Amino acid sequence: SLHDALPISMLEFPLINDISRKIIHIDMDAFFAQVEMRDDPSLKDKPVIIGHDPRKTGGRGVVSTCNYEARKYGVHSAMSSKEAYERCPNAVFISGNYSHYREVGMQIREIFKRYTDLVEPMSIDEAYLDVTLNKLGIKSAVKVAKLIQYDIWQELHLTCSAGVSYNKFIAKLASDFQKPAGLTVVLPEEAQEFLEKLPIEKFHGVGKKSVERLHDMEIYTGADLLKIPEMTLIDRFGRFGFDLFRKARGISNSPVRPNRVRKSIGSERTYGKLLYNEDDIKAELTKNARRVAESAQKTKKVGRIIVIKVRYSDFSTLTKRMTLDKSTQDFDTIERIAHTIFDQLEENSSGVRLLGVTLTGLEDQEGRQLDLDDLES
Ligand code: TTP
Ligand code: MG
Repeated sequence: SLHDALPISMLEFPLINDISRKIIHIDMDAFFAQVEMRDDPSLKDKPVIIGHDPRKTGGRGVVSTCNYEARKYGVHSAMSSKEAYERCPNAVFISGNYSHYREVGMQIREIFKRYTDLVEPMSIDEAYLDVTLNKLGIKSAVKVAKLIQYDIWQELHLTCSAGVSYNKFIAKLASDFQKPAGLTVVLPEEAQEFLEKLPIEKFHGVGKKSVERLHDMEIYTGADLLKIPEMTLIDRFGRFGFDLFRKARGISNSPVRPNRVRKSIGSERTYGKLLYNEDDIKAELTKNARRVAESAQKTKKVGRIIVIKVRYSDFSTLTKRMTLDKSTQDFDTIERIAHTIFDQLEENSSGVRLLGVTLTGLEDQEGRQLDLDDLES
């Protein structure tokens, strides 16, 4: 473990802060909802929720996202549609057209590519760009960010928020700082102050569990984090603590990686209404298995490891895997293995709130192993 290797790690990883790069993080505003509002002007000024209408599904469904009008009522991503309806009964519910959103996401990516090939998409609506050397030879990353925002607005009639800084970690925080249609720049000399003021839960990569543990240590802000010795953080959090110590100091040197090779193909769903019955659970595993198989076939990938994830009503989460002798992309195989793994789990009478199926250990269909480089985290 990192802990055992500490004396070496401190020699090997001195605090070097690379401030030579110019990184932009772009994140679309209320993405799915904004696309719907653009395509149907009658939605303007109305609260819009992307998710199944609970009145039509008997209360089932989860909010994918919602526009800023709906957020005023406290509606947010991952909330059950039922609760969203209770908070905002006059909202317009839209089930969502995901292939359309993906298409729009690709159009946005094409705009990024005019400026640089160093684009790392993080999701359908979010990407990092390294514009240190860009195709237009523009010195100012702020100017590039403004041009991208302008292009997206002019051509696609959509707004996004941009963050500009010297690394990905801070650029992402910056894009979130003033939404919607914001542009936030954090210069190297401003980073420390920016981070000190930030609540610890905003630090990228800090999940709910870590927030609790950090709060237990009386760490609420970046400034609090700055006071904790490196050894203490590594001792409590391992690798994650090592990164936190550096992030508190504005250090995060990971490069923008274009066309990152996918390491796994997964599908998971959260259920507004808990699943108790084995048949229902297996039917949902089957749906996830089908999506995984379809995606593997479409992208010409095969994998040897099948993982299922189960989250229970108390939020305890299990993942269990099985390795096959031979790689597959076959629906029947993925489904059968997913069911088999589920059968092997310990009995648990609490309801299931989330199920996922993932195919990993991927290789190209024709059999080429992934480069070692792709296996890095
Ligand atoms: P986000 O960028 O997190 O959200 P957003 O673009 O809707 O809103 P914001 O202005 O705060 O950036 O996610 C991008 C899209 O991903 C979002 O439009 C819908 C989808 N999504 C889900 O389907 N489920 C989720 O839980 C989240 C967070 C997002
Ligand atoms: Mg967004």
